[in-house]
Amino acid sequence: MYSNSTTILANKPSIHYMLLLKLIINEKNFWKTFPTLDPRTGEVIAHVAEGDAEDVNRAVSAARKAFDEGPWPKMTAYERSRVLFRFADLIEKHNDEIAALETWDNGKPFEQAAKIEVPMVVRFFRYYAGFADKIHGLTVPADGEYHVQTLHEPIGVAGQIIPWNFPLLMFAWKVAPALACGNTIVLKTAEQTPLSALYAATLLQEAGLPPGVLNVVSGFGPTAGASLASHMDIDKFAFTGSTDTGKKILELAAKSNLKTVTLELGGKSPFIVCEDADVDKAVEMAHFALFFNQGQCCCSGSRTFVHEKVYDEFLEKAKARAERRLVGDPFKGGIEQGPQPHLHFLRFCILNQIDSVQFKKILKYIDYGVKAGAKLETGGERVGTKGFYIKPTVFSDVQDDMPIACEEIFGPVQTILKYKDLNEVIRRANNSRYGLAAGVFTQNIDTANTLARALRVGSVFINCYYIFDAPIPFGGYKMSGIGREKGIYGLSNYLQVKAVVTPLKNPAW
Ligand code: TXE
Repeated sequence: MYSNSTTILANKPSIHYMLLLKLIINEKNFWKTFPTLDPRTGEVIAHVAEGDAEDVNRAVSAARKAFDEGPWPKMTAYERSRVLFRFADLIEKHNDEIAALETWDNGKPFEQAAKIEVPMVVRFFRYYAGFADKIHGLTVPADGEYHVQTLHEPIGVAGQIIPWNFPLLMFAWKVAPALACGNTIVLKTAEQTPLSALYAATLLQEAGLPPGVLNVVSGFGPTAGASLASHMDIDKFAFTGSTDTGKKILELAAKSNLKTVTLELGGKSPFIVCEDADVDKAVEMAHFALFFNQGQCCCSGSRTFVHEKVYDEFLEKAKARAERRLVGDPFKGGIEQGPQPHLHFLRFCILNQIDSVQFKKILKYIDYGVKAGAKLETGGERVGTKGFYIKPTVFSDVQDDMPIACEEIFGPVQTILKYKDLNEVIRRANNSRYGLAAGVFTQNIDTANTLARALRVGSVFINCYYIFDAPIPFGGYKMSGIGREKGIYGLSNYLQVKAVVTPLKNPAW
């Protein structure tokens, strides 16, 4: 279906205009649709099957049957691992087509998708494929004459909801550990970016995944998403998205069957440039930490704290770097920033208008920044009139209580704040409802160690940012989430621990 070259995918979306992409539920097809759009132009790429509560029921039944009757959870772990390794090989083989789908649907630079994200997905599946046959319990030394062992069993049917900023990578973070542990899955993609997960699901079938084990439902949050979160037959739920929706998921889980929930939510992560930092390197890293992926990363370094001694030099260079950032068609080589993704409001709006919630949200925050008295150093507006591009924007003189310093903008807007000493910056960095990540830029090991321990966040990047290898755990403190994904920690989300107790001798009743 996607065997065309990247160029064709990029330049001739009309070829695919009438393409109807299926929900993949137990390998059967369902046909109610919604359009997914190219954020470069607002044109329709494809009509995608729209799942609703009834489809979610069907998907959950298929996953339940596949879990209860097998063969997936009952297969040898080695066989499961081989399916996942074969899938990783297939993703690697189709690297550029998948990257093109990501770029087309989401707007991210093709080079980023092809050279960083899809290879990370491959690595991720291989990492968890290797775990499948190394999951086992313990022998527990109990008091008395008992042999006590723990069994680590799959939880059952996992419900998963992913966002639009890294569609295939989020698919990998959710699906790989769940499958390695022997669970079955119903996954809902984001309505803005349904394409790559559907394609990946067909490759998983090709790799030998049995029917019903992975069911992908494309659809909207309040309908398909809420039905999944409140379903009585889902055993475990994993969500990545906004904090507000995360709260709703938790509530739906509590009101239905108390399914266990892990949440990976929003952030407002501090990036701290210390007085001894190499300013040129700090500027480049802070720029990367904020602007990567159009500024749409849950852990983007979106509060840039700069020590007063280096503040002026940093600001001048940060502004110049933002002005040099190459914004344009994400399929062109060398482009650093594409358009922000968006959604077709045909379903909700009689005017059939194309709108972009995310694009408008970013422009609204820029306006808030100006009105609150921050200094707009550069950017602050859209690029041209076609597509959803925003100029790389830098604000200085930002104060902690301004909306641009407290709330998640999720766009290419850098907010620079000045500080005087370490205790002050620790207090201010921690003064947030979020606690996802932090960046620290210093040449002093004592400062690095002090900050790493004092910051109340799930990840601290020292003199680097966005190091996301599969073995590194990820998750948030405070309202940035519950639980950890990735690495060995991510396995426990998909396992139940059962204690089995046997007397060493036959009891004399
Ligand atoms: O998020 P939502 P949106 C943040 C970011 C962004 C804001 C809004 O600040 O600007 O959230 O983005 C599904 N029941 N992040 O509106 O609503 C939805 O269909 C069940 C940070 O896209 O959280 C999609 O699949 N599901 C974030 C997913 O939730 C529901 C990444 C995410 O959508 C639902 C994305 C409901 N009632 C946005 N409502 C990160 N942590 O990386 C929506 N969904």
